[in-house]
Parts: sequence; structure tokens; C-alpha cells
Amino acid sequence: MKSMKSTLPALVATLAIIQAAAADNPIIQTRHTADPAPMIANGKVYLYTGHDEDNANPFVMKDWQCYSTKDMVNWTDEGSPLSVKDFSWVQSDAWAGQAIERNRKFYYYVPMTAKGLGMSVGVAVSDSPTGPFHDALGHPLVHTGVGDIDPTVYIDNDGQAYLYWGNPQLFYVKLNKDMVSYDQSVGIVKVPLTEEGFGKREGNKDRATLYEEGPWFYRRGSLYYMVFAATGVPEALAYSTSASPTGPWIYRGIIMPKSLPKLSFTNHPGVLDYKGHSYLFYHNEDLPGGSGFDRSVCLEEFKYNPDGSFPTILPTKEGPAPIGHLNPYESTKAATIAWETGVQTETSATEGVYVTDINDGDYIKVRSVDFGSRGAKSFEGSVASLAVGSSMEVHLDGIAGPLIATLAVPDTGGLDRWKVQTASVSGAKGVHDVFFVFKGSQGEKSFNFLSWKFRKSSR
Ligand code: FUB
Repeated sequence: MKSMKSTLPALVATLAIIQAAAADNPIIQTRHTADPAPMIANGKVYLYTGHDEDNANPFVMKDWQCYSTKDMVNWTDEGSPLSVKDFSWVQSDAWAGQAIERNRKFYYYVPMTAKGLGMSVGVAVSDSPTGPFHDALGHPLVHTGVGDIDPTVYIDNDGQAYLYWGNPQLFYVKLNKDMVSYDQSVGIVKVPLTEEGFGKREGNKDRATLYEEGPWFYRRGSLYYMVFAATGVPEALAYSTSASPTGPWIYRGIIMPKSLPKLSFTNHPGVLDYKGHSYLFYHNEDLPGGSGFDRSVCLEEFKYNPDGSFPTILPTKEGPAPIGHLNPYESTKAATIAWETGVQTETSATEGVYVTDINDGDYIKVRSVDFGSRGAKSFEGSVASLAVGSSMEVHLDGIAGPLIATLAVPDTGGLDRWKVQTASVSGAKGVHDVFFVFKGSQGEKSFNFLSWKFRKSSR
């Protein structure tokens, strides 16, 4: 009979393989995120999210967050591009916004509670998709007094930009070319919420259609889409289409049903076509500590039906497959993460976003890393530490998969004193998921991790 000792390595290896194939939804694990709003710029996807503070009830949302990716699985934390503190006229509530690029400037439309006024939509502007954004006006862009939340923005092929928003009403304005004012001759238009346009809701006189909130407006081919949170809480995702940007709308059905396990009482769509693939972003409450007020952004790939209609999209634990490989020979921010356990991110004024709160046994997974046929000969990590004896193991395809490098992390003189450490590498060829497994000598906060890269073998 084989001893337990001899079967253990095989068991560990099997578990490691299962781990590598495991789930990557929710796509952000370092904090609770909500209300996803994807945007393409510079060939990348930028994902703007709300930020649910931990243990909130009701919502506690003070700032927005930004992430970027080129492969739809590894998300780089770009930090917080905007906060309610950036608006002098705002009291609280960094709710669901959306950003868009026009003439190399980025405009971020966000709903917030204005002092003495209630929910209003403001607009912030930046030269970079990752911010910092600045209040463009010093006052709300739109305020009707009737549920001015959840702005969605789109620039049509003829250059006309539209901003839709609202709960329980749906409003729009035609934005001027400056993107921070709107056509006063048209004014604020209230969309007729008809049964034909937005479906029928039973038993609610005040909300007779399925439209609730969270509109996501865009054009695909000749069809305009209004995807929205539907039915009242718990919310489904549904959609309507139109031949024109201003309706009339035709209700087309439910995309993501409500009351599925782990979905939160709200939901919020973000829809994107990128590199020939179609994606639906939404949120659930599936992270540890999750709740209806501590939500997490998730992602599914889907295919439109040939007539442009949506299929039913169900939440998965897996999320989408990678659509590209990560180049390990370019410097990569440590805050580029497909999945992690235990770590957090913070932003330094000089270095940007780094990984912190590293405890013994925590790990980061980076997916689909292409080492090429020659493979890697060394690994460099920029780290900062106040302790001696910490290290970082680099494994392939699982936390207990093949160990290709061990990086010693010395006392660098401070948790903000960065030092590039080097380790030799063996056995890294071809495409693999890479796992950085942290070994802390001091338990909590053993060291900080800023960036990494591999060096290629010469033969
Ligand atoms: O995140 C706060 C609010 O919850 C959003 O504005 C709504 O869309 C809902 O997700």
C-alpha cells in the first residue's frame, strides 16, 4: 500500500491544477466594487466602478475606482480617479457613473447627493483615462429633482452625444460638443415609459413598466440599445432597442434573470465589444463580506444572436477566457491581478498603485503569461520591507504548481523604500498562469510589492 506521504504530492498537484482552473468572478477582489462602466481607450479596456465601503448598510460610497486590461482576465488597479471630495457642492454618494473620450479628453458623468439639493448628475474631466478627474462645472450638469442617478453617455456616429439617466423616470439630454453643457433648445426630455417600450410590471402603479434604473445606452450597427436594471428589487437586467437614439423604444426581454444565487438586490449593466468579443459586466455579492451594500463587479462573455438580440446570460464563477497573453518581459504592475487572496492595494503619490497588506500564504494569480519557447532566466520584483526573512515564491499553474523562482525580500529600510530584487528562474517556458505566493516573516504586512518582470533566456 502506498503511504499517505507518497500520495500527498500528487494530491497537492491535483489541487493546484483545480486551483488554476478555478473561478475568476468577481473580477476585482481587493475591495468591494459596484456599478461597472467599461470604456475603450488607447487600445485597452478601462473599467470604472463604484466602491462600496466594507460593512456598509445602507450604501457608503465615497469614491470611484478604475481598472484596465488588454486580455479581459488580468485587471490592473489604476487607483481612484475621482471622489465626492472633488466636488465642492457635493455631500456624499458616489453612485453609478460612466466615462467617455472625446477629442483626447475624458468626461466622467457621476450621480451624487448635492448639498441641499439631493441626487444630481455632475461631470468631471481629465486628460487621462485614469484621472485625476476635476469637476468641470462647479455645479450639477443636470438636476430634475426626480431620481437623478445612473447617467449613461454615448456619442453617435454623427457626433451627437446623448446622456440618459434616472430612476424611476428615464431622462435624456443632447450634450453639446463641449460635453459639459447640453442643448437648451431641446432641454431635458422625459422618455415615455410605455409597456411596449419597457415591458409591463404588475402591481406597482407608480412603476408600471419594468424599467427601474442603471440605463446603459449604446449603438451597435443600426440598432440602439437601452440595457437597464429591471423589475424592481431584486433586479434583473433587461433591454429595449430602437432605430433612433431617442426612441421610440421596443422592449426586447430579460438578459440576466433576478434572484439567482449570489446576485445582490441591485444589478447594473455595462456592455462592451472589444477585439471581436462581446461582454456583459454586472455586479453580485459573492466576495467574502459581500452583501447588497458590499457588491462586486463580475464579467461574462456572450454572443449576440444574428438579429442583434441578447441571449440569456447567467452568472458564472469562471468569467471569460483570456483573449491575449501577458508579456512577462515587460514591466508589469504588481496590482495586475486575475485573482488574489488576502492582499490589498494602495496608491503612493510617487509610485502609483502597489500591493500591500501581504500576509504569509497570500497569493496573486496572473493568467495566460507567455514565456515563449526560450523561456525565462531570471525574475525581478520591486519590493519594500521593514522585516528580514520574507520571500515570494513564483509558481506555475497553481499555488502548489512547479516552483520556478524564489525571490528573497530583505529589509529595504521602509515599506516605501523600493528595491529591485532578482532571482534565477528555471522551468518557465510556454504559456502558464503565474502564482506569486507570499511568505511573510512577520505575519501581517510583511512587505509591499510594486512591479515585476522576467528576463528572457538567451537560448
Ligand atoms: O450603487 C448605488 C446605486 O445602486 C446605483 O446608482 C444603482 O444603479 C444601484 O446599483
